[in-house]
Amino acid sequence: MAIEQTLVLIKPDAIKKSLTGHILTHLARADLEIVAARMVRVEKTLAEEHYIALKGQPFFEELIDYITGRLHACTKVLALVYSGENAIQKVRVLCGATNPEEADPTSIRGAYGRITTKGVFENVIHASADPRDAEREIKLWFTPEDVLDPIYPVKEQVWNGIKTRVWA
Ligand code: IDP
Ligand code: MG
Repeated sequence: MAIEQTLVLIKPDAIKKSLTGHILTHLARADLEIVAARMVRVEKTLAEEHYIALKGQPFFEELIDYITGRLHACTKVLALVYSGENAIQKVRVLCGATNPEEADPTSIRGAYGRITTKGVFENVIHASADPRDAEREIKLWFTPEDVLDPIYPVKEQVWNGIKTRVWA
């Protein structure tokens, strides 16, 4: 099976509750490699682009407030790329269902997530759903310079005499 890469976001609720270490320990069960990691202050434009497929959903505005950290007064997420065989599916299984109340209690979302009385799914982690999403999301959150051994094509760009590597 081919190597896959998948985007993981440790969401602001998890950062605020100091759950990062627990979640990374849980993800270690997937036996994958971390090939990129970055603390990101999530601007509204990035949040809206990331969740573009959900635009029009009744919970969209709240979702943007959640991922940008407005709900938790914690405006940062930890973005990671995990790499390995079947990485996308392996990470999704460890995360559990989107709705933390329906997630297997031993999954990350089952153990650490909650639904607020306002109906926000505070589910502590994002993981790419399929290969198309993974490619789109990794390219959105990272440059090729940030990713060790990127699996998507890269080209060199010269700007003001400085060479950088960008997604092809
Ligand atoms: P996923 O994160 O499991 O891939 P998506 O359907 O892509 O699920 O939704 C993205 C995020 O939007 C979820 O992780 C959750 O935070 C939020 N969300 C999805 N569905 C609902 C809902 O019905 N109510 C409130 N929030 C939701
Ligand atoms: Mg999704």
